[in-house]
Amino acid sequence: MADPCIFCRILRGELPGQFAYEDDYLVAFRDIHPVAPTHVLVVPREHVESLAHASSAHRELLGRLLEAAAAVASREGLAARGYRVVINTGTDSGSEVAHLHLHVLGGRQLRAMG
Ligand code: DGP
Repeated sequence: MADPCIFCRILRGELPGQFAYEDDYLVAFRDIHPVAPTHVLVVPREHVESLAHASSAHRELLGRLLEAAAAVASREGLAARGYRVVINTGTDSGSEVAHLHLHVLGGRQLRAMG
């Protein structure tokens, strides 16, 4: 049976997708349904279901994810005007994919959150 985790499948190259960035710990690729001119997902190679499932064992990985989000924003030319990094977690957040990921959003004035 195919892996039900769509991001694990992308990570293994089973689904099309070009990585904007990758290293031993994580990859970054464009969101299929962008909500801003730049909308990149930063995704750990390890399947961690959500931020709520991360433990102290993931401290270094969480730091790497934030570092990569800032690097992606910089590469995408967002650093000067600013950007938003979002981690949806659990049902109330509207999260669709149960594999931890950071959204890097920018390229337009973003609305206040709510
Ligand atoms: P979230 O709602 O935080 O779980 O965000 C999941 C995001 O993943 C959502 O914005 C759409 C994106 N997405 C879902 N399936 C795919 C896919 O197959 N390819 C890509 N590039 N993005 C996907």
